[in-house]
Amino acid sequence: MSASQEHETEMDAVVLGAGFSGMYMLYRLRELGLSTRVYEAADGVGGVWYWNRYPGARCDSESVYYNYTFSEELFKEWSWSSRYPEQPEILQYLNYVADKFELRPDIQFSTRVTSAHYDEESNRWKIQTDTGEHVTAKYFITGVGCISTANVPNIKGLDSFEGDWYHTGYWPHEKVDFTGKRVGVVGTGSSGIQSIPEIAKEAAHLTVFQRTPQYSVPARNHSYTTEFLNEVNDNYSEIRKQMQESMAGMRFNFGERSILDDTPEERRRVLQEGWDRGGWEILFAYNDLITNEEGNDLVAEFIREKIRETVDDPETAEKLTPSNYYGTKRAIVDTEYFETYNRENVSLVDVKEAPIQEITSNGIRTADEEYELDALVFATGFDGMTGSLFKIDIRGRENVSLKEKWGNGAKTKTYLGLTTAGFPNMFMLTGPESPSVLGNMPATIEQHVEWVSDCIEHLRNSNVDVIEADAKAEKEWSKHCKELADSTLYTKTDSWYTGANISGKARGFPIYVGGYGPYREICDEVASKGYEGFSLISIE
Ligand code: NA7
Repeated sequence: MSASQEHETEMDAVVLGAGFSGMYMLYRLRELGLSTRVYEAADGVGGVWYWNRYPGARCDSESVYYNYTFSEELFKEWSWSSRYPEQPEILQYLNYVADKFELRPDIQFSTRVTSAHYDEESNRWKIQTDTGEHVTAKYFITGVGCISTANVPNIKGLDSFEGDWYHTGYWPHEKVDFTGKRVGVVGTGSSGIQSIPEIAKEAAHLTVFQRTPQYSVPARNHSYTTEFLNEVNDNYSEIRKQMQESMAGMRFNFGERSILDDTPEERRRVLQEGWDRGGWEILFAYNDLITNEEGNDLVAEFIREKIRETVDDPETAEKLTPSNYYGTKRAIVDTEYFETYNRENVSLVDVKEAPIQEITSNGIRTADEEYELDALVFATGFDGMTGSLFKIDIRGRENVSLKEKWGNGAKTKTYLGLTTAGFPNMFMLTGPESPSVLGNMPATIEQHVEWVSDCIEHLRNSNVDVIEADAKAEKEWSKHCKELADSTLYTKTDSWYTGANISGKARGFPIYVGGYGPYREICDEVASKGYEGFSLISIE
């Protein structure tokens, strides 16, 4: 026995990540009486809400649904200030949850799991951390998030830049003061679109480097009234049920008709009302925006008109106007994003037209000119869906790694997005091929956590030692996911959903697009049929 093995700690379960998913998983496993340890790389809870502290960071699912619903007491005792609260308030909520349920003693902070190997002989996962710890666990559960591995583009010369640079997903804890500075922001996804208006208010000059223009609709954020919050609390059970049955884990659903069924006047009225109410209203107004090219373009054109109306300078407006589908890249809601380009201290550079060639000591040089900058912000997104799983050396039976099995992301193969054949007793919360990022994350997380903990309870009550997805069930699930995705416009769009944002990453579409409510029913049916599609093995 080696020295390291001598110090192996034995747990029933190891969970990765102390965000929404890891925290609730811990809560449920403890309720079952399992010894559980959560490993978290940060020094606090919160997951993406711990790291994404950039100016203007806020959620874009409405706060009263963007929270846990499993505890009625918790749901009712927490009051959100507004429809889309800022990051500090969400982090405060998650800290409140950690305190309320006394989760911290079972979370090991500032520790990153580097590898997890399934040992066939002992039927245990052997897990190692970057602090040199060795732990074994019967159940290995990942709650690493779908968009938590930052993508800093590999641009020549970054090391030579003499100013400070930041990535929105790893923002410093102390306030970054841009007052009087010439700031460059690279990227115009959700993080860029949320931070640009805030940085513009402070900077002497802000230059936005845009590769692809994005559709965005106004958030229309507003404070919540006591009456509204009371109404939400009074309808707790009904709201939880509505969320569970809905397509995206929200209180509302897609409209019931096709956009093509409406007359042009009716359509304009619906879209204008959606625009005025803000948030996801337009995206959910009809039932076929993501599948119907002609209908999608009608909405896209409506938003394009709004951009042209809002932005004073026609040339800038044109650069900001997208030509691709609406909603097939992650849809964005904003606060005064397009208006920001009417400020005198803001300019826009189209880096598709004049690509970034290098970062110099003074700033960014494109094919056209050099832009002098004192600070640089990369709002360049994440290696989504698989990036955080691939950072860990996860190996199943016969020492096969997850990355190898999944062909570097192009060939994700899962059963229900929760498990993958050859990796026994491993569960992925909001894993590839589950609805995850196409729904309201806390809702999709609750469903996964509850399914996994019910499953583990069943295994223990039935004296089952191993659960493993059957290759056939996995093949059918992945095929089903692919067929559904291919029937939409999602797969016809370059986005972080498909992996197109990461150079060299193999393309796929690892998300179940059939909707959260229907997905929940499928998972429940699998369980009710004695975990159909899984092998359940008892070891004498
Ligand atoms: P996103 O949505 O992936 O946006 C990243 C942006 O950065 C996007 O505009 C990219 O352009 C741009 N980008 C990426 N790499 C480069 C390079 N090398 N040069 C120029 N521009 C680049 O990430 P976010 O952080 O905004 O949002 C991620 C999710 O967090 C969001 O969807 C919500 O779910 C919350 P592209 O469009 O790829 O041409």
